[in-house]
Amino acid sequence: MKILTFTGRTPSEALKKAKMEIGDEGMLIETKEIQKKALGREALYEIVIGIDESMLPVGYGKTAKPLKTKHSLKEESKDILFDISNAAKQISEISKVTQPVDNLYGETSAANGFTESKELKEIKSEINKLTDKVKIIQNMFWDEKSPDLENQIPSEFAEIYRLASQSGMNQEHLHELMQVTLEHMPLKMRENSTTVKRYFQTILRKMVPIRRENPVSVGNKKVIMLVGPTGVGKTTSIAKLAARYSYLLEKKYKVGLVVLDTYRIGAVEQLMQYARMMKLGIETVVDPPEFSTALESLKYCDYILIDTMGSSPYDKGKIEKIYECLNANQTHYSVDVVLVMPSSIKYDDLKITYDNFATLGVDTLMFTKLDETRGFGNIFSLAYETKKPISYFSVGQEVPEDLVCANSDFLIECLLNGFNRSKV
Ligand SMILES: Nc1nc2c(ncn2[C@@H]2O[C@H](COP(=O)(O)OP(=O)(O)OP(=O)(O)O)[C@@H](O)[C@H]2O)c(=O)[nH]1
Ligand SMILES: [Mg+2]
Repeated sequence: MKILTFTGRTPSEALKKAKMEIGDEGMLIETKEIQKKALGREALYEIVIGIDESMLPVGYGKTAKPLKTKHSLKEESKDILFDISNAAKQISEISKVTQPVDNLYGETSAANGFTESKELKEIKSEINKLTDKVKIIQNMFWDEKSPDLENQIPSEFAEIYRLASQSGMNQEHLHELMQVTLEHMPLKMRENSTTVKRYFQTILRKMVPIRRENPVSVGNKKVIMLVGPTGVGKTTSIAKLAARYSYLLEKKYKVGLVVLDTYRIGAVEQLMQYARMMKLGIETVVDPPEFSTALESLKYCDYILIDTMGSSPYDKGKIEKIYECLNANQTHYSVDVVLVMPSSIKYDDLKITYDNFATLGVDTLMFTKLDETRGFGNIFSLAYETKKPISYFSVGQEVPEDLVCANSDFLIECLLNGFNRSKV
């Protein structure tokens, strides 16, 4: 856009000059009285007109004086992409420019014979271009590695996109989630990032499989075996569960413990101590055939909790031994296998661990050490990928209190806002 000035003894004289020189296509931006009328001296007015260069008569350029202090808006917008604050300033400058037009002498520029709609359209399109550029810059900050999404995700989604991708969630799941959210979110909810976050939270909650704790009914029995890598918190979790069922719930259940020590490494001692403290029966299994005997001898219990020694996911031998025990089960009790994993390892490692223990017929997942991690997207992704429900979370070393029955609200709250002990 070219900015031109014209002078006259009255504003309409200046306007007439402008029309004669550049036609009707200009936009009246400003009118100034540059000299007051005095004795023997005419008043002098200056009007400022903006016009698209393509609308200027051919060869025009000698009579009207370009306004040097103002830059062409097109020129300024060229470099704006790399400077958000400048872009924001530019947007407000453009919107200011349009204001005096309608108020000049109490009449609109259209009434002055100028076609304002075309110019307004141009300004609007300038504003839109700049706004888009600001959005592109925001997108670039979200994730440089997601060019596909960059073009699709509106800026109100920036916060949840950042939170979810920083949470350690698997990239494919993240993209899938974004697609689902974009497709299904009602337009009304897109208005701001708070409603977007609330909607996203609801979708996440619906996507994570959870096994709610269902206390054992009269005459029935639950046999739960904890398996998993070394040092993840299996024995500590067995102690927490034993305490929960035997004296923390409203109904007090009879609890018995079994420990598999098939490698004869003395894994029994730690659990023995808990059993003594809580006065619980405990059985040790060294050879697979002893498994059934151990279960039978605890048949008076409502809950039988089985601790296993930790095995590296790559140690097929140890996992095989556990499998042999499960296979040697001659009783009519079915064993619920819970795979215990720390929340502090990344999704790919959780997946490898899961795949290696899957031969045992994993029923539910338990995640420990939630107090030691920041991202929870890895947990979400594993449950989502394997479709195995989460049964428990362990949130610290303290027995029995640092145990949380799985619920999706808690996990998604951790994922989007971080772990907060006060919300346990
Ligand atoms: N911070 C934190 N520490 C935990 C949690 N659960 C267990 N621990 C600690 O992790 C360590 C190992 O716990 P164990 O219960 O012995 O782990 P394990 O899986 O039985 O280990 P192995 O039998 O050797 O395979 C102990 O120091 C526990 O106190 C938890 O949720 N948070
Ligand atoms: Mg142990």
